[in-house]
Amino acid sequence: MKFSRAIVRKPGKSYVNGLTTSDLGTPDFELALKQHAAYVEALKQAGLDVTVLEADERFPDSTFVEDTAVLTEKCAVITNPGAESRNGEIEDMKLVLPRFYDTIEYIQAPGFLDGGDVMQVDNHFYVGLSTRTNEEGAIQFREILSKYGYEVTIVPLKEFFHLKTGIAYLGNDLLVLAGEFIDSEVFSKYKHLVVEKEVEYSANCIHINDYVIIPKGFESTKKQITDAGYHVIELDMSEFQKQDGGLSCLSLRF
Ligand code: CIR
Repeated sequence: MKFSRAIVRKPGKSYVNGLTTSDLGTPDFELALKQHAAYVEALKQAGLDVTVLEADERFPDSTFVEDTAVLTEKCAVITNPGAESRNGEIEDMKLVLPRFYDTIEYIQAPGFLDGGDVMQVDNHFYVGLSTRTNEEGAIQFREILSKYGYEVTIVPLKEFFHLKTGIAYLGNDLLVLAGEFIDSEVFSKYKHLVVEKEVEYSANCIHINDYVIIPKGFESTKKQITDAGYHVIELDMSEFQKQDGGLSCLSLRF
C-alpha cells in the first residue's frame, strides 16, 4: 500500500486528563507537544502530505485520531468509538473527511468500533473484538467493506487493548507480532517478526512507504526491522504511552 497523506490532531491541554490504564504517570503536556511535532516531521520524512488539525479541548483523547475512522483506497468509514468520552470526536471527522473522500460510510449503534482495532493487510482487513469494538460493529464493518471488494476477518482479542496494540503490517506479507498473536492461526499464513513481552510496546509501529516508524528505546525491534530491509525512524513516545497510545493511534494514513 502506497500512502500519500495523513491526518493528525495536536494534543490539547486537556490531554493530561485522557483515558488510561497504565500507571506511568501524568503526561507532561509541553513534552507531548514536542513529541507530536516530531511525529509530524517523521510522517513528512516518509513522504506524506500531513493535515494537522487543531487541538480540541473538549476531547482529551482526540489526538488519537486513528480511532475515529478507517480510510481505504475506495471509501472512508467513520467509526463509532466505544469509549463514551471519545464518541463525540467523530463529529469533527464528519466535517474533515469530505475534503478527501466522496464516499463516506458509518458504523452505527448498537455497533461500536475503534480504528485501533482495524489492521489492513493489502485487500484484507482484520478487526479485533475488544472493550471498544463489539461484534455488531465488526459485522457492520465487514458488510460495508465487502461492498468494495475487501475481505474482513474478525479476531476476538484476549489481552490486548486494541488489535494494533500487538500487531503491525510491514508489507510483503510480513507482520510484526507480539503476545497472543504469535501463535494465532489467523495470522499463520504470513511471515512473522516476533517481538518479546518486554518490548511489546514496539509491536505498534507504522509502515509508510520505505520507512517503518518505531518507538525509541527498543533496540531488538529496531535491529529486526532494519535487518528486514526497512529504513527505521525512531520516535520518543513516552508521553503518549502514558495514555495507552502508540504510534499508529496518532494518525490516519491514506
Ligand atoms: C483511549 O483510551 O482511548 C486513549 N487513551 C488511547 C487510544 C489509543 N488508540 C489506539 O490504540 N488506536
